[in-house]
Amino acid sequence: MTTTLEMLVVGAGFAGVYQLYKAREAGMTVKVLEAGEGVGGTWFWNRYPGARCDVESLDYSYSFSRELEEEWEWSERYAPQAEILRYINHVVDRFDLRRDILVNMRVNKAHYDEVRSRWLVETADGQSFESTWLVMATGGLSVPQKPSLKGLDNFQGAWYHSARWPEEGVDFTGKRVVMIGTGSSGVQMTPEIAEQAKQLTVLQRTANFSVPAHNVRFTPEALRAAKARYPERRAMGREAITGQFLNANTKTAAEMTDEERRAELEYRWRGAGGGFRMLRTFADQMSNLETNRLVAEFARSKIREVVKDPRKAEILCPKDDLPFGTKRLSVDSRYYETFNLPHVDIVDISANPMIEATANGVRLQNGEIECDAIVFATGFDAMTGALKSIDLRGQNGIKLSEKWEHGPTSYLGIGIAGFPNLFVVAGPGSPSVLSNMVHSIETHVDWIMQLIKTAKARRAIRVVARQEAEDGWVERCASEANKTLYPRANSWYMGTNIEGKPRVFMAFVTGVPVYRRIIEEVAANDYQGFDIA
Ligand code: N01
Repeated sequence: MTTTLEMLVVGAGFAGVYQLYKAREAGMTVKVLEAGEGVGGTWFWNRYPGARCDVESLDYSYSFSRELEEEWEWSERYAPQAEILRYINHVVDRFDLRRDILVNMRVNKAHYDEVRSRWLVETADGQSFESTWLVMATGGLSVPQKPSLKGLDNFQGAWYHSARWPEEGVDFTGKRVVMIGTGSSGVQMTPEIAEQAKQLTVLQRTANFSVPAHNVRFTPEALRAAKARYPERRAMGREAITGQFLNANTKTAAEMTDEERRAELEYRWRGAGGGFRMLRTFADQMSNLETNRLVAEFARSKIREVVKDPRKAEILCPKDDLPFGTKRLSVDSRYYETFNLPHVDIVDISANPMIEATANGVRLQNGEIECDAIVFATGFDAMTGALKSIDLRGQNGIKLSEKWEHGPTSYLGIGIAGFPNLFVVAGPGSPSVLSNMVHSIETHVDWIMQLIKTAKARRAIRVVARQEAEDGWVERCASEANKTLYPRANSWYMGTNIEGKPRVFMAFVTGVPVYRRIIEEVAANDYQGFDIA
């Protein structure tokens, strides 16, 4: 039996949940299909120790309901995973959304039927649906990179991946642990695992920058004061490059004296600043290598100040060929400090490569590290992984995985030429992962709903991006990225963390306010670049 709906949404993370809310509000019949057992997307899957948001929770939360903002009480500046998961479940129940969310439903096929102008969607367990509109809310970091360590099957201990952590948690007390990967997941896990483990050895392939979060618990007074200024806070976020207010410095480094630069750097590293504020130290930090070096050198000096063992400090210092912030910055609590503990070590596997897992541990070129558990914090097939893993076919049977063979292409990061009535929320070609995701999700969903309402008012049955509009947008995204330092790094933003993936900068880099004005203008110009028929 096929269930017929006006809209199908794939994924019940922040994007899918809001899309459902808005579609319901517009009176549409709609269902969300979610692969996991529960809602929450990335916050459902990433339960590893220390998982928390790197965007402040007062910003990383829905803004569509003033009542919701008022009633929800964040406990900390950066909420831990479990609290964010509680929040999204609260939203789902508060707005009575659960009845339209079908869990344990992995979509593995979506084909466009041109004759009937409908999407035919199938799940892994063979259930079928059809809908006029298909919204992909599949998330940017939802397909974990499979561990590629040779011999893993021979390993007698247990192994884990950060993004598939057992729900009941893992007790590392008295265990010898090897952790592979030093991105945000590895950085967040390090202090937590070190607290329990007898021995923790972190295997690092590339040193990246991490900055102190300065996370704090909210006092009731602080939270009340912050909430009183919520509308102003949101408005400031909307006008900030990343969709969250980071008190960006508008001056370039050259416009400041040495003393002023030092003060700016210190402010951002210390308690009053913290986190991604470090990305906004100078106006030209992400486009001028010389300026970027000032920040990178400052961050390296801080690592050397904190980490007492010079051998460990040198391994942890990112190399000069990695500009600060071009590989996603980690935001940590006690990361570097943890390496001062005698039972925590860091090994540079670019100099001493991993060879294989053995029965008792991990063998590197220069010897074996015995351990009871291996933790993979090796990241994701980011931004395109989830969409390409579905057998997604548009007009003339064109396959998305083939169309995107050389990198993702889209118009505005929302529509894809050849794929009518399909929209992507916060995917490649939009500010997405470079921004406060919840803000970008709300912007996209609101915009998509407006487009659908326009189409429905005209009794149109098909909305599709024009190829030339898509080509222009792809070119614009690339040319804006090339004005920055981002393409210099090997990073998941560039797809280089996955073997064989095309090397393309996948996000729209110029920022949230510019992007929003572009899409508003497109809408005002009768959705220029889309065919609505
Ligand atoms: O993954 P990553 P992540 N052998 O790709 C290494 C978000 N997030 O899960 O740099 C050896 O960043 C790899 O080395 P290299 C956030 O956007 C947010 O940590 O490729 N090592 C790297 O060190 C983040 O950026 C939070 O040389 C291998 C690491 O594994 C994104 O998710 C928390 C390897 C992977 O780092 C991804 O973060 C967590 C191999 N074969 C995540 N393959 C918040 O704070 C990979 N590596 C909200």
